[in-house]
Amino acid sequence: MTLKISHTPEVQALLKEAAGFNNDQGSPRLKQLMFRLITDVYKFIEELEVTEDEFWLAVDRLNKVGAQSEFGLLLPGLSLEHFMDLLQDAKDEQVGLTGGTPRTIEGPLYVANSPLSDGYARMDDGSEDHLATPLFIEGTIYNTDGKPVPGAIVDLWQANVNGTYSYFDESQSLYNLRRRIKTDADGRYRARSIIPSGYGVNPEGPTQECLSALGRHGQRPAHIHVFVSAPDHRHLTTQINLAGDKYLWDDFAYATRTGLVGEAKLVNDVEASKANGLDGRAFAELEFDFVLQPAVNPEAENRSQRPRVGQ
Ligand code: MBD
Ligand code: FE
Repeated sequence: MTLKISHTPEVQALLKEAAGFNNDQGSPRLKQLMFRLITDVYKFIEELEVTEDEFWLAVDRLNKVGAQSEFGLLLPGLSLEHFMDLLQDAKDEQVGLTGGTPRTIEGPLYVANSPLSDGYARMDDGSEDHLATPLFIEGTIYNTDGKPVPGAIVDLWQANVNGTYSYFDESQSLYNLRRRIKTDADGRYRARSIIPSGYGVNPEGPTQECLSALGRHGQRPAHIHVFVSAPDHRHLTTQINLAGDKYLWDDFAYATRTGLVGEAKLVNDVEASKANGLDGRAFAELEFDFVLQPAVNPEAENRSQRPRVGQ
């Protein structure tokens, strides 16, 4: 029989004391959040009859998740980052903020302040030239009236052929496969890159240990992340997920959404290859336009204040 004590006056008093309600220092908001969190953990423990062994195993695994900086990975794997998007979508709908390219999760692998150029950038450092399929990504940034947006910043980041990201994969060069491109007078951007491989969670880490215990994999389809921003427009965090990938609709982080699937079309044409500065070998082309909502206030132009590498 389930024993419940969390409603008793003694335990309620303990809860309030632990959440800082008996002092007038600290952060009122944190007290509010922590009060609720501890309340819910008390209830969780008693209602699910969490054993002492389960409790301390969880503490150990959470320590491991933190020690390996995997919280930013475990939480999307448990759908929480996607839930934040679903909630924002619902809030937007409630106030009539609709239209534009759908948002989707940022994930944990962004690095700020990548090289910035006008109109065009090559994103890869050439180190995988012998392995990778060159990929040209291009498109137009539009507003919701269908007009091009010149001077928008398209901030792209992606994995290499191993499915790993520069900075986090220390074997890659600084800012490899990370670039910011400012759209030209026609609102266009163009990048030379490579077709990325899908990402897989470290199979030895605590996130995969948890996913495996849930009977789940830790794979994402091949994808390209993007932030798009422009004066007077709402910041957009999204991704292009590549059609044809086995994990396109079986993403451990639930990031693929309708409207965010792009097709990298293979071009096997020596003349076209040479015209693109290649040596005649096949390459791929990915056309992807983004549509930005207007900014309803100045803060809407900026990305979230999430702590990130590179500031
Ligand atoms: C990624 O590359 C990613 O995009 C997400 C959401 C989580 C882990 C790795
Ligand atoms: Fe990613």
